[in-house]
Amino acid sequence: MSPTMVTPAEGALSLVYLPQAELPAMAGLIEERGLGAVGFGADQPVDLPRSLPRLGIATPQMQPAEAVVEIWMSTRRTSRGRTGAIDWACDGHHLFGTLQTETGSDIRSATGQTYDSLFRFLDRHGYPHLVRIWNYFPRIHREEAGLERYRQFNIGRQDAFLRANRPIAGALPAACALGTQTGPLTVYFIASRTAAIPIENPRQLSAYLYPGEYGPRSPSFSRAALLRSEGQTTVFISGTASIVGHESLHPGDAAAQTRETLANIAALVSVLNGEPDGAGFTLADFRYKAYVRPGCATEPIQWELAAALPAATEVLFLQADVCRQELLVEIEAFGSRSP
Ligand code: 3EB
Repeated sequence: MSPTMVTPAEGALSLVYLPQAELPAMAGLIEERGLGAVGFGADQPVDLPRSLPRLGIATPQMQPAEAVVEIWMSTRRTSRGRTGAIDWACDGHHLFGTLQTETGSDIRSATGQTYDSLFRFLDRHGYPHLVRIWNYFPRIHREEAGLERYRQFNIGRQDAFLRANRPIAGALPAACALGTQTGPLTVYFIASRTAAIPIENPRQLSAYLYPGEYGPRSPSFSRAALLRSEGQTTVFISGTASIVGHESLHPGDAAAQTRETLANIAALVSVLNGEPDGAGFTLADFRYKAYVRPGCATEPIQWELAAALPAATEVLFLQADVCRQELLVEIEAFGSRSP
């Protein structure tokens, strides 16, 4: 039987990037099986079913020229709702959700509140496993109470994991954390009824073990998360940068940082293929999103990616502040394979 003939009982996850202009033609399908939609600009994407969780994130799109919307789909009918400040949609196996919190001048409290409500919601809703979370907030390098906001964010996040009795090492979600031009703390996430396998990178110290020079509390994320369901293996690669061990390499050199990042991603892919029943992922099985620091040209990054990735690989370039000042680029990816 061809894989396209199989509708997995649990619902399979897919990701598409659609030009804004093509949304109306897809409205029926999205109405039935959509999980969520993300646009890149402060405004929410338009022309989407009203019940679908959706966000606009103030990370302007740099490439391709035509604005796209990131749409998460299931192979099954999805149900949707709003619980407190969380908009969500689920398919019986995966839950997609969005949540925004004003940060004012206290990102640490805003982060704590955000993760407290997120964890409470996930436990009550029966999707306890946080698999992947995207974190965005403005003024990421500004100091608040004598500490950079990204480092305050890490305190607020770790405290919430502790309050929820969740581990702060090992079984952590895949994640990214980027600075936006404006807006509230904006998170979106994918949770699951079953646990994902956390993957670490042999070239990098686990972020949850970073030493104190990067802040009083370590970042609570794993390098990748591998989620198996009946009909599908999905992989979420966290934001990945030019870090080896715990040190940033190639300051000021976007091309070299991109090559180092690709080496990190390649190392992760070989680790995940070494898992029991390794799914045989190649770099061609992923969709990539590259975050580029404002003022940094995309061309050298594009050239390095074109040299390393198969010709048809699509990469979405967004402008954002990567969480260490010397880092110019960070790349994340999503991939899925069916047996
Ligand atoms: C790094 O490897 C680069 O704080 O959630 C990447 C992915 C980074 C996630 C996070 C930070 C986060 O440390 C930065």
